Amino acid sequence: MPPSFSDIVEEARLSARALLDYGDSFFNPTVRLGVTGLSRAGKTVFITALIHGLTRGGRFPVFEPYATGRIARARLEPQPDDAVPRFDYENHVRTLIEERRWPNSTVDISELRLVIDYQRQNGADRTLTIDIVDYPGEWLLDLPLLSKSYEQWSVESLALSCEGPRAKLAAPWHEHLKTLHPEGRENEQAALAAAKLFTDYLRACRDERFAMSLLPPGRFLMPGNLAGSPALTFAPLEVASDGSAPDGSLWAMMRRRYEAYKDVVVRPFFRDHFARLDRQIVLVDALAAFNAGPEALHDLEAALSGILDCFRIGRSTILSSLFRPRIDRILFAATKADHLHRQSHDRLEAVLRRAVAKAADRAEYAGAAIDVVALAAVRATREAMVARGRDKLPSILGTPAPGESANGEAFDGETEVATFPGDLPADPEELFNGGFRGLSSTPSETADFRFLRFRPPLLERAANEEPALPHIRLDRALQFLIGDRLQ
Ligand SMILES: Nc1nc2c(ncn2[C@@H]2O[C@H](COP(=O)(O)OP(=O)(O)OP(=O)(O)O)[C@@H](O)[C@H]2O)c(=O)[nH]1
Ligand SMILES: [Mg+2]
Repeated sequence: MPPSFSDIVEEARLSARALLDYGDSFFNPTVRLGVTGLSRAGKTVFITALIHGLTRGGRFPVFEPYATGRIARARLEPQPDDAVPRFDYENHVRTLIEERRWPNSTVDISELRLVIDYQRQNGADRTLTIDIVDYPGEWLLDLPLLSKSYEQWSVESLALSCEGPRAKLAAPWHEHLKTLHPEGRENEQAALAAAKLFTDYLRACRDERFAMSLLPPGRFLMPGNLAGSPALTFAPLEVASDGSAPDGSLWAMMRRRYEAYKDVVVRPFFRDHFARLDRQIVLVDALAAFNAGPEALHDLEAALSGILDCFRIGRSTILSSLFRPRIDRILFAATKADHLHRQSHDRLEAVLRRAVAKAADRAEYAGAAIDVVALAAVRATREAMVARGRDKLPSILGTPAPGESANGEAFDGETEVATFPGDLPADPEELFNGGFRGLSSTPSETADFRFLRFRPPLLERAANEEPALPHIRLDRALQFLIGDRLQ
């Protein structure tokens, strides 16, 4: 298919932007680091801990330029992109450290500029600017829509909604769908009702723990200032994937709005944010998926291959890649590893590595370097061997948030409790084929850690010294993401 006029305009905009960025980074070496993950994956906590550690003397033995003392100083500078909200670092740090609460959920993109003064390995003094961009993974999963027609998207979304546990959640929407005639006259009320039921279904999938991913259009669940606009008022119809819509029909109306969604939401995100990233970390709450069972794990795997697909789309944009190579390193990180005992951290990494490898095969991905890590950006627990009868079990200690847990235990928010989190299987395959029955199944008298939300740690304040936030493997993530740019 020859490129359409709007494709050409889009390419011109992309390359103009790339040229601007190129000019900037020529005089002022810059890395744009994307931080993404589905809702609640741990993006805000990760960025806050990373900046706090670099600017306030964190402990990062595996982050080579830092550990060897070549980093003289790291500081925040004004956020450079006028149209993007600033990442609210100061507030998040206050919440985490002073109030010992986790920061509130964030729904929009945000950005922050960190500047590092360092000494090269050859002794020369240099400065590296890191622009950190926090954006919802749901937006990323929208990118494949760019190469899909309304009809293809309808067929795929409908097929997916009939699979496994999703079918039940989609039932009310399916009922309504039966009453619609795609080729009948366009009808605003029908479109409104369909969009509402379809959105309810997407929301139910997200809220049910077993179906946590793969839900474009992402903005249906986080509409922001577009709530109620036509670009968000459409839904799949039962149409043939190669069919064409009669003029004036409901089908044509839905299709027009689907295209509007791509124009108003997806393309600007691609152009203004995604296409400008150099490095990417994808945070994954893998523990939640393990606990929800193999269904959720396969869902997660499919989401990972969807994500890898997005990076492939990113790289195949011809003109913009003339000026600099785009994302050349991608790190997949399983977050909240502090819910497991040290013995299981390598196993957690192994499972994620397995899921990413499968996804990479499926996405036929070649290009950027990919790595995998299990981390806790902020470690909320300590480890201890706790006697249980005649055994000593490797346990974790932490302070559960005040309130009542799902199984009825009351917590005051001050007292530490010990739990035995259970081990992950040594063979990752067990998780994929359903042989694994969830963590923390033994011993029965312990609180089920899945429902425990530990408070952020209490920091010991030595005289005149900034307290450092404890973490697990955050330094390894840093080494992979930016270590090579600080040589
Ligand atoms: N124990 C522990 N819990 C964490 C850690 N990181 C995140 N969490 C938990 O996960 C929740 C979500 O973390 P956020 O950083 O807000 O996640 P997010 O991806 O920014 O979420 P949204 O803004 O809702 O998209 C927090 O409220 C914590 O309960 C961690 O390193 N350790
Ligand atoms: Mg957030």
